[in-house]
Amino acid sequence: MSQFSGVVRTDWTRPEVRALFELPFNDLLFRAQQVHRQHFDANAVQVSTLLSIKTGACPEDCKYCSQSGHYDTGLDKEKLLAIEKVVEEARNAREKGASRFCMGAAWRSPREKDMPYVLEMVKRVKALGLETCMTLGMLDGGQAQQLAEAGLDYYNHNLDTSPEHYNQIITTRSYQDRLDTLAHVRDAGMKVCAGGIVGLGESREDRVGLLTQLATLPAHPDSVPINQLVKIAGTPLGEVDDLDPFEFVRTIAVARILMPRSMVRLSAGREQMPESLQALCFLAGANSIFYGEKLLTTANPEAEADRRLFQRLGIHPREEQAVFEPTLAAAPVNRPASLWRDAMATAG
Ligand code: SAM
Ligand code: DTB
Ligand code: SF4
Repeated sequence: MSQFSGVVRTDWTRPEVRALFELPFNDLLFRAQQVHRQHFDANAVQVSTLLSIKTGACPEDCKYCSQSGHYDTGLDKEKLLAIEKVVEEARNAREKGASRFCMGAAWRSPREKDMPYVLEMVKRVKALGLETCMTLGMLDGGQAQQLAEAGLDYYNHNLDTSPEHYNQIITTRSYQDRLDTLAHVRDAGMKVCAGGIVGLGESREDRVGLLTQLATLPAHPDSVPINQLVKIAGTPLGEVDDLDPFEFVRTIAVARILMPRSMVRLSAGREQMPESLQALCFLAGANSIFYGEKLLTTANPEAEADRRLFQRLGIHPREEQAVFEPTLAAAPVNRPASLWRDAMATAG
């Protein structure tokens, strides 16, 4: 069986992954596109919106992060948002066309007293007809179970880099801690969103290691966010050298080939990328983005700019589910994709 056939394998080896990275760029993109088309509509891109529900003062020391309490990044800290505020933001995101709402908290892990609030957020956002995703740091088995029972669809928990590079980026937890949380999320039956960051000053071998780890988990993550480092002044990685942009595209392409059925998200870093580079990422098999002007603490492209980009590329938002407001049972709410089409029809 050809390694490019699109068959789902969880036994990838580092030499195989390295060999993919070493292909001529055009061959790599062609193969990624072939795999992509076996499993997806190559012109459909899923759109998620992010909200930081608790910002800053994080006890972890992730060297890339604006929210770590270990560095002075000038960030305004915020306590856990009120449930009503989160629901209002989710409704806005839905009205602008997002199909998934991702809530992130700057926690090492949620405290027991936080759980009732986050569980209620899941239920209320889900009731808007949105898919729900959370990223709250490490979970134990019981917390994962509670989130699953509340109806959380996805849990995001990134491996970020290779196992051997990890302790140069984060020292307050281990790679095994991350793998343990991912196992709890899987065991609780939630969909797994796990990916990493590119541009941390890592070597290509670290990118090989990260993708090999993700592609040899017991099951591939349903969603694989590939973030380009957003450099944050005041963090140890605030002035790291830029990575060759083609290496970022290669990382997307290799992720697509290794995990043919997963959604590969062109995640943080789009604001700093030219649109031509984003288009190459879609060609390499990225089929999901964060949509809306803000990621967690940093800027994302304007929604209108993304609508225009989709229009220029002939891309349409992937429709995942009908959107109904249960409290208005008989009245269907506009489907996000139709909103995009309306906007795209008038976009210049
Ligand atoms: N505190 C939780 C955790 O780390 O698991 C959840 C929030 S954390 C901000 C979510 C992810 O955002 C991180 O795992 C990392 O991959 C990504 N991220 C954070 N800061 C970033 C930056 N400056 N550039 C790119 N990605 C970043
Ligand atoms: C992911 O992989 N990227 C998102 C989401 N999961 C939570 C976060 C990106 C954060 C970028 C930096 C910031 O805005 O603070
Ligand atoms: Fe905290 Fe998450 Fe930022 Fe690390 S990435 S400092 S755990 S918010």
